[in-house]
Amino acid sequence: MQTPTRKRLLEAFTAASGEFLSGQALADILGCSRTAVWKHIEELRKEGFELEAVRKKGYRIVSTMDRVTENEIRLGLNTNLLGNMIYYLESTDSTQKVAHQLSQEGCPEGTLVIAEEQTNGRGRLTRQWHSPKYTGVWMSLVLRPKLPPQKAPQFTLIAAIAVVQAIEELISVIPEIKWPNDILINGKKVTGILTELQADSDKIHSIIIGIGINVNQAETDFPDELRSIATSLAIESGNKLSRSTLIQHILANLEKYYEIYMERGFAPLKILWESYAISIGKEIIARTVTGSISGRAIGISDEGVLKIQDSNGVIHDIYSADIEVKS
Ligand code: BT5
Repeated sequence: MQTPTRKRLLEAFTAASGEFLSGQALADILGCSRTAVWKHIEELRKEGFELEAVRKKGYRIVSTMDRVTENEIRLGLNTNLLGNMIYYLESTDSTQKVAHQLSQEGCPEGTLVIAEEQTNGRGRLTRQWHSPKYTGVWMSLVLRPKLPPQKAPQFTLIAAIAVVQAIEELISVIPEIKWPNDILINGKKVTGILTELQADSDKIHSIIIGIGINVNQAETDFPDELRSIATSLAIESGNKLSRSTLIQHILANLEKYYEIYMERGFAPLKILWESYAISIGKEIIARTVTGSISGRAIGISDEGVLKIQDSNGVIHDIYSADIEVKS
């Protein structure tokens, strides 16, 4: 985690949007001497930022490395809550595990855990999430909404909207959501979301939203068993993408939708979610831990539960499943 001064320095450069900031202006903003400003600038340079210094004009950041360090994410981040604390890890087993631990220790709402690589990334149930170094976004966010635990599945859906829109804001592809937690492009999985809870029977203590996005992998970077079902944003768009920029967009979108949700509930977001969903109106098979149900996906409830109508007209509520779209 950074010092408050470093955080303010990056916020000042973010607000300057690529314009120069004079040494004196920075000293005033940070409440320190110009020599201290210079030391901070040198620290950023050591970390790999390219900073231009021009006499009488001051400093500006001209380029960054393609890393997802706290500084990289902070530079360009326009949120009040999400990412207020950022824990960056070069390598970890699972950002979910770290976020659970931080949450138990009382970390503030909005804490983000981000890693360049996960050695034991988790999917739902006991599945693995392939998370190679420097190519994807592997992150977990801690939220603390004052809600009953039954509301938690909605957060997977809200996170999916935030990710889909962030992707659309940055590249020209059409991402689609497959209920409940997959984002696909051209039928292949580009993102998985894992929402976990720390809660009593009637109250959420924290929701940990894990988001895994394949960003810059080439096809050959995927193991054989994933190659036919997984894709990355780079494969789909033909260009590499800045992961920290993508994270900034996701956090800004999610913060916006989280606010809407807490003020007005899930209904306005449900309509948005359905507009991105591939399964709605289609014949599907839902495979749950207790068996399979086939039928037409007719929508989701206000709680985010999937509704399937079978051939006898009976409507089934599906709380968790893997979905196969037949037509
Ligand atoms: C998910 O589970 O899709 C949730 C994935 C959440 C990953 C994030 S990364 C940050 C945070 N920290 C963690 O440890 N986890 C979260 P599920 O729907 O169960 O899908 C898992 C299945 O997706 C696997 O069984 C594979 O078939 C497939 N898969 C694994 N890695 C993949 C990848 N990188 N891209 C696409 N598909 C993958």
